[in-house]
Amino acid sequence: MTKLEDYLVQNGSSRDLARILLAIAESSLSVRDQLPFSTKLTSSVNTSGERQTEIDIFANDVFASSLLATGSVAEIASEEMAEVKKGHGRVHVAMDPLDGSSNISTNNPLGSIFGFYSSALPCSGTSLMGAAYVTYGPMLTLTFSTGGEVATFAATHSEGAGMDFTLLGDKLKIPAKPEVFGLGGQRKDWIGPVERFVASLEARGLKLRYGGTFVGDYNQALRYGGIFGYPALKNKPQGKLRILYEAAPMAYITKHCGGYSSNGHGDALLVEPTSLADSTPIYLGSTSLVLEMETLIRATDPAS
Ligand code: FDP
Repeated sequence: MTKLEDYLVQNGSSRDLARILLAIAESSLSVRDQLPFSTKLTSSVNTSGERQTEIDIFANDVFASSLLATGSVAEIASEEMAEVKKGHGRVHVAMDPLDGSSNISTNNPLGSIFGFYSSALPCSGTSLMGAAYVTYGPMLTLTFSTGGEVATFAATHSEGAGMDFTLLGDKLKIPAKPEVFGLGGQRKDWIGPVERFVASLEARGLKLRYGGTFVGDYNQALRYGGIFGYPALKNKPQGKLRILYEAAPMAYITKHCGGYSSNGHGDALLVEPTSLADSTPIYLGSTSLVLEMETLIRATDPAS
């Protein structure tokens, strides 16, 4: 069984990204262990104006300090921090340390998302040299690409006392034949083309899969083929998901497993944020389905 540290050498990941991914794997174990004990809301709010839970702050601090300790990080921007933290390395990291906070109290899947950029933040997804996400579900998994294939590792008990990350699947591909879809927000708020597109998916027999965590819902599209999106809303044309912390890293993973991601008008990796907190509509998954959605949106709003 291939371990994460061996895979990173075999697949030629840079030393910087290897160190960073090992730090993320190690820290995700601490976050998972702390989950039952730190679910309370605090009085502080994050950069999106949402109340932070104790575990949001814990996850942020654990990931930020272990990433800085690698010596490979130039800066870290986080959805949970007002200011970036500076390091002395080369990689610019943007992270959502705990994605899907509304799932904490219901014990449904949660995630952590990371983008590894070669340029100072904010910048578009074209500067990504890798991306990763952790899923805290029935299994604790780390899925990533450092420029080549997408692979998933699962935390497993090692022969000693500790935990290993063991290869669960490599060369991951999003199936071209779609089976599932999931879109955030409320149907009444979706822009017209999104509502019409979803109606056509239902007519084609695709199944709805929506649990309220980007990472968990994305895993459905990755495994079964289909589309996940947080669309442009009538009263929120830029949607909800953050470009740097969420949309671009997941678009990068999607590209490297043969899928496509769009903001409704073109490749989501080309979207240029002007601030750390900018959001974008995002649709990711099987290429033909996402392109179909994009075509419908563009036909309705050709000026954009
Ligand atoms: P949450 O607000 O619970 O943190 O990143 C934000 C996010 O979750 C995504 O994980 C999820 O896909 C989306 O928001 C859910 O939003 P809605 O409740 O509006 O559907």
